Amino acid sequence: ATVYPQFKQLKAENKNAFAVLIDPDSITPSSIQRIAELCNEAQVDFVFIGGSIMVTTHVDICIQEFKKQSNIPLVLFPGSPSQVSPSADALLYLSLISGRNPDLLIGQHVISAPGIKASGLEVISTGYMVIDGGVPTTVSYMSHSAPIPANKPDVALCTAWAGELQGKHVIYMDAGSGAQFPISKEMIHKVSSNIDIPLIVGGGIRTPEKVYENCKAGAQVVVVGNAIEKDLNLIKEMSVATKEGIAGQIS
Ligand code: 1GP
Repeated sequence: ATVYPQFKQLKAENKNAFAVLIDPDSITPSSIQRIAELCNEAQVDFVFIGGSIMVTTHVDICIQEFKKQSNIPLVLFPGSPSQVSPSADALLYLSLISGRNPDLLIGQHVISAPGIKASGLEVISTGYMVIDGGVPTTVSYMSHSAPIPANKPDVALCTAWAGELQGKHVIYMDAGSGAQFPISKEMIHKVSSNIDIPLIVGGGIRTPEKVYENCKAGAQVVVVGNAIEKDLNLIKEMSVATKEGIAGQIS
């Protein structure tokens, strides 16, 4: 295992990391090379890949293209079992603990287990929590599950605790890709300060300031996808914000 020890170290040392999310549906092999170069320059800590629902073999091609350019750990964030690729470095084995759909709590896991066992991938058991981001997101629709209300940090904490008690290795709080409102610093702080496992936060983050705010609130890993697709300069600015803070603000 290489990725999870890094997550745990971040938590233990109160440090932060930046993850770029690549959606295989909205990327070409040539643009992935450019993104890989920019991630190298910006010293991005992790690259997450996946999150969409339609893709099958394309994930493998994206991973291979990326690995030609970069040694940054590639972590699968699968939208379905078909996105599990042995070429990645690790797999977020997501269980949608904010939802009440048994298929996404255990059903898909049974289907994907033989392939994952055979793959030799590092598996990171992940309590995945969708938080209301102001607009209906694909994950809410596809999962037939309501998100956790954005103004209910106590519900988020109880859900995260349940995940921790069940033995999940990390909690991933996600406002959903392209969320109108990212998760509040109050909710991040409430959850992070009360659990002993690392916390990943993503969904609707558009500025380096919000990346920094999430770090200060206690997120170990901050994930950004959409905003980076629109403006590649953000890779550097956001990666710096997780390590050095924002110019003019005391970190
Ligand atoms: C979505 O957390 C990720 O699952 C990232 O969301 O694309 O809105 O940055 P964005």
